[in-house]
Amino acid sequence: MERTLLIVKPDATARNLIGEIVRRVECSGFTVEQITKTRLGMEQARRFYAVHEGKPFFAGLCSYMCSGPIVPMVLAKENAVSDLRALIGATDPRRAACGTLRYDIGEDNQRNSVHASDAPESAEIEIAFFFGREQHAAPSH
Ligand code: 3AN
Repeated sequence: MERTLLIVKPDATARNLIGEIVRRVECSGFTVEQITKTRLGMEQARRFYAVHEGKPFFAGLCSYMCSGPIVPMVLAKENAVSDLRALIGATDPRRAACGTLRYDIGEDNQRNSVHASDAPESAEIEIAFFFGREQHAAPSH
């Protein structure tokens, strides 16, 4: 059994799509092992997306991820990392395959509704970021 991290992003929490996203991952064979609703501060967002530092969209991405509640969850399944990437689709919803989560509910390449870990190594780091002993995000109110 492999684990990966999915985040419901602020555009999707604002449209009350948490349940729809959880339903679709469960229908695709994933088990939700942990889930929480939280908010990122700017420092935490910068740390989470550190690999993108220096890219033109970095500042916008970080402030967008702080703009509302997010819902990180740990999903388990065989081949969880690659199967979840296939389920969510390409970064830009306009290029995502028909039937993927981003095709159906994403708005643009920043407001693309979900994040999913891109490799088993990053999944481990990202799961620890939200659910490890030293949690980085603050509770959402
Ligand atoms: P993915 O989320 O599909 O793995 P990455 O890792 O390339 O995509 O990018 C991380 C996040 O950065 C994306 N989810 C998206 O929100 C944002 N992003 C990526 N490319 C762009 C872009 N060209 N313009 C704006 N935001 C972008």
